[in-house]
Amino acid sequence: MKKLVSAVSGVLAGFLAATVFFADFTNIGSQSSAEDSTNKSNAEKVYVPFGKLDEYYLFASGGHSGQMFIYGVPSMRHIRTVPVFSPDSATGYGFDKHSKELMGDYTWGDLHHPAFSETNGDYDGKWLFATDVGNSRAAVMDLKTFTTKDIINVPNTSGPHCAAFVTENTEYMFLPTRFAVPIGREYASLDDYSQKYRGVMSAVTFDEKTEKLNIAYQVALPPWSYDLSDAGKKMSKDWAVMTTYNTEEATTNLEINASQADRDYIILFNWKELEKMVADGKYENITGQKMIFPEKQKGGIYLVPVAKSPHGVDVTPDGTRFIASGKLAPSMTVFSFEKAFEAIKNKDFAGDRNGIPILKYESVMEREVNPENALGPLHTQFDDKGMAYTTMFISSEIVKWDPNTGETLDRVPVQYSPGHSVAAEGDTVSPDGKYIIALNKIAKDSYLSVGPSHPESMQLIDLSGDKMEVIQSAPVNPEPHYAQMIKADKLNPLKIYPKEENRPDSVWKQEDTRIERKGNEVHVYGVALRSKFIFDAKAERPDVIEVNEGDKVFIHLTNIDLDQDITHGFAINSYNLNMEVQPGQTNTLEFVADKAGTYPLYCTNFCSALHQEMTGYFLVKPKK
Ligand code: CUK
Ligand code: CUA
Repeated sequence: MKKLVSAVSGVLAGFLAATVFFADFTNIGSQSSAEDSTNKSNAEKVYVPFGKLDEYYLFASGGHSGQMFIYGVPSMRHIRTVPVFSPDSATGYGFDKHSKELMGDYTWGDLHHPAFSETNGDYDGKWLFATDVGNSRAAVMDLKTFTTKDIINVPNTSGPHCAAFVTENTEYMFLPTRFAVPIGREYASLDDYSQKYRGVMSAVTFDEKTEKLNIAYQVALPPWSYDLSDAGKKMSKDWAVMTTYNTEEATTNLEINASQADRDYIILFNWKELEKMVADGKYENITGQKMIFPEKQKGGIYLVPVAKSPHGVDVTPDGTRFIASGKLAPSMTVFSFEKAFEAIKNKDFAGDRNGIPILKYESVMEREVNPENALGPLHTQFDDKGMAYTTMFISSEIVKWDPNTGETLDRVPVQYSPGHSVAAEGDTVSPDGKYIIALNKIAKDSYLSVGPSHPESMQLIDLSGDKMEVIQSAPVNPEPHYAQMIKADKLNPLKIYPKEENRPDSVWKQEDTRIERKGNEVHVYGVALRSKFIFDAKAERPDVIEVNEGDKVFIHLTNIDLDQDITHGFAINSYNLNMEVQPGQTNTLEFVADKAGTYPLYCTNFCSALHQEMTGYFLVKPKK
């Protein structure tokens, strides 16, 4: 134990001085990347000729851009940006009625960990979930249309960073929080932190039919920070694990004060048991949510001591082990689910904290793995043979090692400071091997300079040979905290929005277009087609909308060009309004015409040779 403490404080010093480490690694890094770029066989490995498509989709989280970035692998070509938690004028997201309602009053988000929906522990290619640390929300994206379908605000929580990871059949995604606050967020002095503040975990479900997210229940955890989680698999499928830091319950200067204790905890919980508690009414109603208080309702939640301030925790593909990464301790700790279950059965506890039993470290730990000079382990991914790949933030590398023996198998330097990495189908019960991508926080010298701040970098690593090899590098906007990589043939995106869908505001024939007035509400049922807008086919000027100042205006627009990739835009000049209608899609703008005057309207998406002619007028008659 003594030895661990001194090793840990040595690393802490190194972590705090991480910038000094960069300086050393810069030189080594740029040499090797120069060599890679001239290596022809690597170029061939990532070259996807015109007419051929990439083998994988990569969905990289956009961090505080609030967006999701879609790439192809192995080319590492950026294909699309999908707005989730922030407005996007390219698609009109945050302007049209549906997305405006989803966004509510928020105009930014901090999207951390994307997670695909799963069936039997395998990505099923249907949905992608993500959370917003910035404004405490969760979202779901539809992989048929690559659009955000639902966003929920998660009450009683502050910053669901420790998410989202789904259970084997997408029964739940769990959202534990990074920040502790008093439940309901009412004012409470920080002197009362330990008594009044809580970290809250939310169990969120998704209904495929209604396409809605829902909070099933919440758990009032101790006022600690929850960093990352993972769901169990196979033998551990009813369980999930999450890391904690600041179990010191420090309320200031966390850099130092949250790193005092020698140990923090992995929280191990059985969601089937929590589900049963809720079914049995063992919860309290708190601000409309079913809240479980572990100090009152015993069972289902346990603490496993771990070397201080762990960052990631990852369940092995076979579901037998969970691996915590040290962050401040230079080691990966391998724990056994089987041992944990045994200890729980025998009530082999070493006291409790906040009423939650603590399992003995020695009873659950299988081995501590300390690759020589590898510093700052953060997150672990797996290949098809069950081998582990851990990112080393401080020593800027990925270390491949064997969870069965702890043996280091290979190491590859990356530029620089990787946070997560993502392996092909990496979070499933059967990863593909083949590729892993380092998601690097620092891209220094990797690309043409764009000023003092650079993009993040993603480095594609080939796993097919004996040695890991960096074969491609691509810039990415802030900030891929995590990504998911899925076989491209698992996705089946729509070619056009189906006409037969029951959408009350759609108009499919030009002669059915109309403008209806109800009091001071004006409803426009219009169509967009190459190369005109028709709002009312019977009118003298079918492409003009005229309203009175102060009217509430609804513009329902259907793109009746049922032709793949023929998207139209709809913007009202100087009215701060824009939306997109994809082929076969109906979209609505809802706004108050509060500015009188003459406003041209036009199509924003270049759709035909006569795209420039695709215009009209929005006329607002002034009040007398
Ligand atoms: S965190 Cu570990 S590096 Cu948000 Cu998953 Cu970023
Ligand atoms: Cu329609 Cu440009």
